[in-house]
Amino acid sequence: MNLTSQLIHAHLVSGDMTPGSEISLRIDQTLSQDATGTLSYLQFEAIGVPRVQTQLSVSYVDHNMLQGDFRNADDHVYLQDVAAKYGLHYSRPGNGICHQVHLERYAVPGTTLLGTDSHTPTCGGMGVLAIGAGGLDVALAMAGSAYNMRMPKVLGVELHGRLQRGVTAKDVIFEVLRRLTVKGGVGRVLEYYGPGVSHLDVPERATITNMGAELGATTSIFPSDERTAAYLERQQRLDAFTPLAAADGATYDEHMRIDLDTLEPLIAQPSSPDNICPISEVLGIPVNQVAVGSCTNSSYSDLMTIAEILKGRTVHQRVNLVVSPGSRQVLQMVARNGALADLIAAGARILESACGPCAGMGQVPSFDAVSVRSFNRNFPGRSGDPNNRVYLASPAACAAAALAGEIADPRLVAVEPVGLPDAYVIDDTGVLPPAEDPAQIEIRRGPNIKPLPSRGDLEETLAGEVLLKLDDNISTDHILPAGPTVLPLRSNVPAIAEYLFRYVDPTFVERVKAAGGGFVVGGHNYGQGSSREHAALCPMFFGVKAIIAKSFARIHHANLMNYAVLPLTLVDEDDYDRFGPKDHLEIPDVRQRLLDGAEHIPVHNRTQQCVIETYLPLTDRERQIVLAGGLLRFAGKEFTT
Ligand code: MIC
Ligand code: SF4
Repeated sequence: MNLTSQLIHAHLVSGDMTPGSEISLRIDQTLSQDATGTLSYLQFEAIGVPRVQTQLSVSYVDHNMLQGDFRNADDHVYLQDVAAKYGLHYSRPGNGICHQVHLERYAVPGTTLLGTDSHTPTCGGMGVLAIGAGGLDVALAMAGSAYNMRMPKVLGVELHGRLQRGVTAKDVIFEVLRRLTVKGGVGRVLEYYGPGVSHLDVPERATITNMGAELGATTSIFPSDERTAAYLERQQRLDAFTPLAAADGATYDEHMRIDLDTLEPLIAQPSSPDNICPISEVLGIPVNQVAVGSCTNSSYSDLMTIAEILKGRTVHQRVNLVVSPGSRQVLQMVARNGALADLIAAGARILESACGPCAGMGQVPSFDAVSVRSFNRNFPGRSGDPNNRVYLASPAACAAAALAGEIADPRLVAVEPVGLPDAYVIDDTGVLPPAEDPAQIEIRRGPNIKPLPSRGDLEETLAGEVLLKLDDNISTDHILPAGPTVLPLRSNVPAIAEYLFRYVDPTFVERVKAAGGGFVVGGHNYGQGSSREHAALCPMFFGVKAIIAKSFARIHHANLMNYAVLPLTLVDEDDYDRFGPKDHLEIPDVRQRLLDGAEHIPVHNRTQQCVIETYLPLTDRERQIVLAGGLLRFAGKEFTT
């Protein structure tokens, strides 16, 4: 077996491991972050289990760090109390980005990890089967339920050779994105193997598995080998090490080969992570902002790389350089060894250890500016302004751009690759353990934390008009943006729902309210990107009954199902053209059809007078979830009986 199949097999609760079949997996660890965590814990509380059932669950605060008023801080207080009471570890604001800290301090090779964030696969860099999911799925995993998903295909990525100076792990994942595109990973796990793997350290592997999320992949994984042991030893966690690899002669459903020594520095142009070209094709474009950080590239090695390049030099006067260390560990280390002073002297603006500008939380560039970022997503508007042009690049390429004031070849400034330090600074005081006496903990809930809305049972017939017709690759950032105005509303669904499709069509909310619901039509890969379940919950809140699309991204598809907003896939994608704005649609007898086990759901377009076939393949469990009006109502029955 390949490594992915070994880990799935070891955690299989039920199901058969044929690609596409439903499987249930035992979850060993969970993680959450504050922007998705409050909903997840409200759901966990609603389930009513007194203590998390996992081996380890960690609640991180890293996204909603701008405290313009009481609301984000209130969420943090709620999360701290919930963690103390229900047996979670709580990573305080300032301790770092969930994926970076989890890799450093908690990830254990060979385990399963489910996280309320799409970049949870980061820990796949250490041989963890790490999967991103909606908050409700994670709440159920914390309550002890298995996680249900479709058995993915395993795509073996065989690495040969080693990277040349100035070419980095970021360029490896860019190469994969160039070949596969943002929808090429859907239904797949990317498993890296081959002789080239041994030349990559854990933080480099984690950059690659992190950005596998941009392929839409279920997850990505590396073996656990001597490099993993070296990393864990330096984190004083060698006891967590187990060697893991694909068996000799293991097979893969699909295969790809990358020769690391032939790669050159690449860059993702605006406004999609798969809009990749060699940096050499865009040299000289003036740059206004450079941002280094995010869960993709904020490790100690990443920060040391830019510090060494910038040492003794000054950032170009056109450029604002902002740097967010991935964790308090990273920040303490660069502070102690002087690299922080080098960065400051070069003109960098140092931000706290958090997601920061990656989630649009501050540092919005000037109007029409070019920003080069070491991040993972450059969807329109994600920087906080739809007019910005955001390029994604390696930390070395960011440093080169910061010095030159324009996109520049990192090979001209590249330093010796920065490997692992002899030892990491170990200080876990930023993480609070669960309370010893949970009964004493009163959970404080700020006034902005509102109860979760729910819908009733699925109706007999669904009817309404087409409210919006969208193109391919609509991301959850399009559906429900992030940023400082919207993120404080993550615990208040009625309030955040006002931002639904705000930058796509500012009239949407007014129209959906007036119509009392309706339908949205999408192209391929609808709902790519983040795991935010608000992008499913808010349409449900306004009465949207179904999304009809050519295809869906995995996490968003699951989230829609969890809130009983039907994700209907067009049987014939050319039928997309048979929907016009405001067309009146009807899906008669949908309940009965689902009860009868039908997989095809005809949509009657009363305006165009035609019937369009859609596909909704459901397992028995999914059918019951949808009929019950969503997973929480379904699980409520499961946990109370
Ligand atoms: C993101 O990178 O888009 C986020 C913000 O981390 C999201 C989670 C969220 O929306 O809270 C993700 O990747 O899942
Ligand atoms: Fe945070 Fe950005 Fe990573 Fe999302 S992608 S978890 S916002 S650093």
